Amino acid sequence: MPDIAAVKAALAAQRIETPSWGYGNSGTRFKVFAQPGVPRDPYEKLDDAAEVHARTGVAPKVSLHIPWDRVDDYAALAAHAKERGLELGAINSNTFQDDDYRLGSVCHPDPKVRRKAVDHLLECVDIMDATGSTDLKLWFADGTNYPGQDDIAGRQERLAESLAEVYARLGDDQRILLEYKLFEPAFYTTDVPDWGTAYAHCLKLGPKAQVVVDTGHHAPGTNIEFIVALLLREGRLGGFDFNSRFYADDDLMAGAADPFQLFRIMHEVIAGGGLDAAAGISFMLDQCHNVEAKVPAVIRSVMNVQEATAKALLVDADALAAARRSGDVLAANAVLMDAYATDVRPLLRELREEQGLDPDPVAATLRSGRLERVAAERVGGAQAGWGA
Ligand code: AOS
Ligand code: ZN
Ligand code: ZN
Repeated sequence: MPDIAAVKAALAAQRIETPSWGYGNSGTRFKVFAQPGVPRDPYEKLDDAAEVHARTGVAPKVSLHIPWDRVDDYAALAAHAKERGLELGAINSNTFQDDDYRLGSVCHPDPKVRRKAVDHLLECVDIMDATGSTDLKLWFADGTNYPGQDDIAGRQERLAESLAEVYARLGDDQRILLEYKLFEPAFYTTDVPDWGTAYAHCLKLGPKAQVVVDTGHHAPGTNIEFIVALLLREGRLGGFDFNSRFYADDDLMAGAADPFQLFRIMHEVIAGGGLDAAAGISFMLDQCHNVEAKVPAVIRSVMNVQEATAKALLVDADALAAARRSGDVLAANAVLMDAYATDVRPLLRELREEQGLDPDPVAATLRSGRLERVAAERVGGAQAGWGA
């Protein structure tokens, strides 16, 4: 049986990175619902992230998005983070919101537009230098809507050239995390639609390019944990954008739609040694909170990732190996299901108490009156960027 002290130590050491855009107003293309007290600038987004970290103890890193989090002085922003016990995480680029990008960015047929897109990516690396961030997270909205619209292979060539220029600019401790997404906003072809395309580009680029798995970016029924196991084995799993989906890229709270899938993913991560900090896997959230209170929702999501991780850590590896060796399919499956069926909430409550935290982080933030206080202080909060 797994050693509970070791399970607790692994849970205490896990780091979950929260997204700056999860703290701002967001919505769908139909409506952005403004909430009272949302941050007015990137500094206040960090203040909200600090509350999540203070309550959970495992969320010290915050992903930024450029230009949504553009500031004059990134070193000052990093210092603000540090004062609050945080550090700045992945820098997310944006090559999808300008009119110039109607036909794509790094895959655009016009070299002038490609130049603009690559310059933005290089600017993101400059920002990483200033903030101390090590990860450049790239998601491209590039694709086409109609057969014949553009040359599919030609677009891959342009993508490869653009990525190579950015890769060459990376410092020794910096890496590219390349994200894939099945479709949207393009509906016929997407230039990085799946893990295989992302992996092929990363392989060509070199060891500082890895794939990031956004759990919302697959066709229904895709076995995401298989992708995770394969990329991990190849040393090309850079991290996750955790969120939940019911239909497409829904960006709902991680672990809300399919906690069993999250458990299966974490089981493969642990089996492949990916929970060790040395593996360099980033456990990021990529979500928006359109109708629910944002800080409590981020806390809930962090807790959901912790619960899936705890259950996966409770898998009896010896019993599983024995069942597999003897070809006992039912016993092997039962080992996994037993771990999944375990109520790990008491264990996590105990761990938090040992760390001097409130055992119930959501109740603690609600009880603190912080939501009401920031609502009174912050007037005219900013939109996250999505739905803008
Ligand atoms: C878009 O669908 C991707 O999930 C991106 O990872 C992400 O939402 C974006 O980079 C936010 O800045
Ligand atoms: Zn994502
Ligand atoms: Zn997405």
